[in-house]
Amino acid sequence: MKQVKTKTIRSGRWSAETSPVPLRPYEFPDEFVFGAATSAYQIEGGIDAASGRGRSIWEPYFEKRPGSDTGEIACDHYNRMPEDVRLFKKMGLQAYRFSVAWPRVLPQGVGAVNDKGLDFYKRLVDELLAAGIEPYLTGYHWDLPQALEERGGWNSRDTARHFGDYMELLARTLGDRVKYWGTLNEPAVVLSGYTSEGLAPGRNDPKLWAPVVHNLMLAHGHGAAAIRSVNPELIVGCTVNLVPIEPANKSARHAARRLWQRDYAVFLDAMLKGEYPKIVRKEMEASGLQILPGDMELIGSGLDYLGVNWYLRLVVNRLGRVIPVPAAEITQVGWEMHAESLTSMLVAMQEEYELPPIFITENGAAIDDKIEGAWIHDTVRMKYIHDHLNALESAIARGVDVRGYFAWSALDNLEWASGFRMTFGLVHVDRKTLKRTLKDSAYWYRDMININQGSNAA
Ligand code: IFM
Repeated sequence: MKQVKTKTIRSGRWSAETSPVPLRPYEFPDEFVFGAATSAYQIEGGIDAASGRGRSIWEPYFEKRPGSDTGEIACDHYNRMPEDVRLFKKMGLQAYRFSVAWPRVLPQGVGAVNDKGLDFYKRLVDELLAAGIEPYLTGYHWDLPQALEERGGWNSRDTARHFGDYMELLARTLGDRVKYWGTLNEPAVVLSGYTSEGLAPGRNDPKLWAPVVHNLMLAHGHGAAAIRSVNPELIVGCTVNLVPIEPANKSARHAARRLWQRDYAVFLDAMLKGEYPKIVRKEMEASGLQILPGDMELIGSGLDYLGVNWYLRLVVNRLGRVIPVPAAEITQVGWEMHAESLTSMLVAMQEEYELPPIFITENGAAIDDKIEGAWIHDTVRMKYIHDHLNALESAIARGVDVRGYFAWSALDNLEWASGFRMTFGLVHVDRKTLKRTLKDSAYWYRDMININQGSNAA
């Protein structure tokens, strides 16, 4: 495996004429949108007392790990939001996917509302709409209010109910201007914060697997129902991260299928079929989890779209162990870049489920950018995005209904416990001055959008 680095193949400003990665129209449906995504804790900062935001599970998590990068300032988006929206317009984004920080709006997770927090998101949505950028809102991107964690967090059914109330508040406040709603971001990763240590709250208790899966799915169900109760016209989905598990050979097929079922189909089946895969159901029963009458109907009540976050594939042996792929090209994070697997995964899902329209709600690469004065060269990222758009084009040609693509991420940001070292952004954020600089990939993305749909660029 080798980490692919951007070589400075040319100096100075990126230009369409000399672009190392082709710019071309893709065969996408007319309504296809191109956007970029972020999440609240990774970019906002603004967590001081003056903001009125309550504590999230990330504050205690980082307090126990002194010396870590944290979201205390992040990209200071909380204070620089209008400047950032101007930048998004300059990049020609047609859509912007962001998340609302639950503890900013409801500092205790329930009860008293922090008006300042709610007002921040009202202003964000207004700025986006004024810039001609469609907002795509996610309700939960991993920043649970600490007060709810202390009452059980996602190990408690009550958290799912509270999530419904929180989504109702958001829908009542923003539902007149935000059309596209997402409940959760990546339940599989939220779950890992309970069964292992790498993410908050870092409970590291494998026994929490079954209840947390089910409570997250219930939260999606309550959230979707709450949004629809405010306005049935709103478009409601949920975003899952999917990592195709590919067998190294025939004898690994069973293990690969099992892992996919337990880690990913668990959420797809629940939301798209209203049931858990058999092996998951067995594990849940063995754990003593109670699935109450009505739960699966609520969870499976229908998605207007499925959000898919896609970064890599994994290859496993017959024991289900991940094995290295010889000559694989990997990113800073060690993830293999293998866009063809995105096509095959989507086509396989199309055969297995009655799929709603799909949005790729995140896709991108963390790479070492080459900074050359005012210019930031990131050819690998540009190529990564181009390869994945090619992969989507192939999936669409094979009948998959894909409606949009959001690059991860709009800005370099806090990659959770890995800190600021991992850079995924189309826009560089200087860690000392917080100055934003468009990378080559941002210019390429802008021109690509322009060629494909007519740009929204300033
Ligand atoms: O940064 C994360 C994001 O918060 C969720 N999806 C994957 C990204 C890259 O790891």
